Amino acid sequence: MTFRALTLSALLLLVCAAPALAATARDLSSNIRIDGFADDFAIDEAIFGYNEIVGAPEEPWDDSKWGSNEDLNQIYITWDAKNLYIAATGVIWNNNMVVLLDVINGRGLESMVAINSWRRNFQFDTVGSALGNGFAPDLFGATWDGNTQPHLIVQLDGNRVDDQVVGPTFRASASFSQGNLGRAMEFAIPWQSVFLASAGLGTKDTLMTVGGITDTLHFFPPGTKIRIAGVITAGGDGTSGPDIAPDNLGGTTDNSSALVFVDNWAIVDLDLLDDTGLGNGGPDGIADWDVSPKLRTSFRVRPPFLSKQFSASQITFDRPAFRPDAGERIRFSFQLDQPVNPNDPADANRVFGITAKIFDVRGRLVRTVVDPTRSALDPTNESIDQWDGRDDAGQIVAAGIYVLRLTVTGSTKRATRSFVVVR
Ligand SMILES: [Ca+2]
Ligand SMILES: [Ca+2]
Ligand SMILES: [Ca+2]
Ligand SMILES: [Ca+2]
Repeated sequence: MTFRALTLSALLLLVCAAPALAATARDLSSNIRIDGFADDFAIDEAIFGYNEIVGAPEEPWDDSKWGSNEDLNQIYITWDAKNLYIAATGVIWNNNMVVLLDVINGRGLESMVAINSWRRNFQFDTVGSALGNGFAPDLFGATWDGNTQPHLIVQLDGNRVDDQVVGPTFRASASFSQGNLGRAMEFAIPWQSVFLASAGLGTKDTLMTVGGITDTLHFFPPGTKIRIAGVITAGGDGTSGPDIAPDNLGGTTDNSSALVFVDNWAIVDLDLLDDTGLGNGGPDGIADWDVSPKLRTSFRVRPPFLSKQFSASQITFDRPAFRPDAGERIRFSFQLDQPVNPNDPADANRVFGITAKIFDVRGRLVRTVVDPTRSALDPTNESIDQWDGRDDAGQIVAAGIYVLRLTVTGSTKRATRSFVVVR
């Protein structure tokens, strides 16, 4: 054999071998070992690659507010006919790692703030989730430093979750150990569990023959996309954390008791192809075999980008005083403290929540109005940014000086300004 022929056959081998390592398949059970180490996942199964436009990795190992010992480095995803496989790598010295999955449109958690297990200070941008545009996680995998058996937490309804341990409904393993590098948590989640069998949903299972193999196949809503975000969090109830993957438009916090608003996520197209012949050439409700998960992955906003935590400033009123008895209202507006550019895709997707509180001159709270999501490009909302002079019980308040205080969700800065109620 000549040198040239050898090189050519070696090349051919490489070309043939590379996709086989990274592609989804009918059966990946011999490729993926759920052992807490993600070295069995290939580069084509990594959600985060290199952003050549920005010239930086999509998810760095050193972007955590608490440093590289509390950082989510990478999330891997692949699948076969039986399972969804997920791995997440990083370091969580004395802390927790959570990978959130939104699999069904129009249901899912609005936040983790009041759930009955794994209560954490993360809220999700669910706007548009019925149409598949928002992020309302239906389930999440979670572990803590030193734990070898991650949990799978499934939303049943509202704030009720089922905190599941390794068993028939899923397999998982984790190896995080203080500052050691190269550790991960890994999940093999049967499709029945991915699509929420424990919440009364699940897949439609059919014994059928495809490609000469007779097997039970698990059908989910055709064309499903999975939305994914991973977070690092402290261990206590009511805490949040310093790193999110993908990057968060509103950023994270170095204060573990502050609320973090999760407003960016990866989107993985599971089902574009007709694997079974039941999809008339299109999506058939089976996660596609022989495709690269990497090529199926996109982001709401591609990372990396600079996060912006907004705060409100410069409150103005349409009048210095008003008479609620005469049916008058006082209208207010404010500015965000950081400029936004409508041509920047990150800025165009930035949202913020605003809370308006009105206090009387003795500092008693009389009225609270919350608007959880508002576009940073259009920060005022005339129909909400006003007050009719009534307290939270609906009674017109006494005449006197009142103070409006505006707080943007996640910000520690407040804008205040006083005005007068006349009766
Ligand atoms: Ca492994
Ligand atoms: Ca990171
Ligand atoms: Ca990050
Ligand atoms: Ca398919």
